[in-house]
Amino acid sequence: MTLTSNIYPTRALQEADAAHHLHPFSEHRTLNAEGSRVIVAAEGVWLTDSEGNRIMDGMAGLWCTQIGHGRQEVVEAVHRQMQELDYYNLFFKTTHPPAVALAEKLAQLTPAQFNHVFFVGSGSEANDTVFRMVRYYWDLMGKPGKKHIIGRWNGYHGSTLAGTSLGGMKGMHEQGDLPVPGVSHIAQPYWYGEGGDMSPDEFGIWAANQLAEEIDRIGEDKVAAFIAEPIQGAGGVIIPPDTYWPEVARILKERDILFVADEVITGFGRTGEWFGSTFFGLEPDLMPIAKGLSSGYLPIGGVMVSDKVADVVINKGGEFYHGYTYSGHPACCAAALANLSIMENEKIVDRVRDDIGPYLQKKWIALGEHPLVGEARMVGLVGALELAPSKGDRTKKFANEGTVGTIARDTSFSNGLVMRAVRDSLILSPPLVLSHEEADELVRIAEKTLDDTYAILKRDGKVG
Ligand code: PXG
Repeated sequence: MTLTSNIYPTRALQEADAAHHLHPFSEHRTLNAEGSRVIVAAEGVWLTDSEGNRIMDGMAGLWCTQIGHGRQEVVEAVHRQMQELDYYNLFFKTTHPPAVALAEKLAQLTPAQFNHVFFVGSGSEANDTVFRMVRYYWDLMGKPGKKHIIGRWNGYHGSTLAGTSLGGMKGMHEQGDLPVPGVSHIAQPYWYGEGGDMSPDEFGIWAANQLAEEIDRIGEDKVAAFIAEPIQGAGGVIIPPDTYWPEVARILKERDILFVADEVITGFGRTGEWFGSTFFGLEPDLMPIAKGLSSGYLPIGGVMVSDKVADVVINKGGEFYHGYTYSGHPACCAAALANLSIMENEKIVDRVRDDIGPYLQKKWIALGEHPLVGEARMVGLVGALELAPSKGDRTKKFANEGTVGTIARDTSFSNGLVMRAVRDSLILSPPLVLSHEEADELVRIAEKTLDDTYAILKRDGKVG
């Protein structure tokens, strides 16, 4: 890390933070004792903290900053929009130009079946909208019995009541007796962790068949929808075996239930296609989006609604009693439009597919040779390194799951690269504008992090 100038009162900020701020997903006693990291500026793929350290943002913020930080075109577009129309809502037969322009742009960029969007403020709100819309749809179709939604264990769909319920994070469910009634979960397609003796292809078929079994168990006449991320992000970058999605698609085609592909992470170029659904050849009926839609510059999300569902909602329905004050906020729409125009003009998605994606993948997969790595995987610019105590044996796990992942994550941060830890794996999802030189630097730090972590574990007798 390069030390520049320390112009921020780090300690005072940490003390005030500890005194007054409850953080998302943080254990406050440790956080407050250690003092939170204070990020004060960002440019491209680089963050600067209050001590003047430069750190590479290997997570694109929280999986969202596709175009990198600090793009003035976005700042200026928001500024212009705020001067013209700071805020107005979209309720009760009203609209405004940035919402119209963004809706039109999204209809053009998303797969052909999508020609309508419902705007929301976040991925969680998108999935709350999904929860209500699929139930409303089946009411309008004259099948009010179809209310049950199937998700997957270890899926992530947000942190509101519906998001937490649709997601399959057991720790989140335990806090407050969730999921809500009418939701159940099936196994995830996580071959490395749960594939047992099966080959990846066999396991993919097995995991897909869990869906057929669950639909049959509940009864097709009671199931409204199946929701899944094309690649599980927060669950640990779980890229399904090749056999999984075609089999799921086959199962869904035979049954009359809606398919929701949660594209909050996989959307907007992360896989080298505009959407993960295109990457895997999926045909969802609804598609929640957020994050990369505005590269995180301002909060905005949406639910892409297919013609099949939109036709029913528009032509059979009356008023759908649903919406948020900030649905399609003009400044957020302006940020999203500026972000998408940068992505289109600079051909960022093609670049992930044809250039920086393959370039980083090759080096990342080579990290799989490291003695600490059980598996290295990556699609587009999203990847994971499974850390393992015993190379070549997927059944051997570290004691106290998560401890080694946390050591590696903290080591990476000290070495100058933000990665995320999930269980005992390291997760990477950098800005899509990463240059070749930055990719080299990223891999150099990741390798040093593996070496340093291995040395710590060796010292403590935790590896061979
Ligand atoms: N769906 C998916 C697939 C997500 O990844 C959401 C919905 C919810 O979006 P909002 O905007 O409400 O946060 C997400 C969010 C992590 C992490 O550490 C992941 C997310 C959010 C925060 C942290 O992996 N994903």
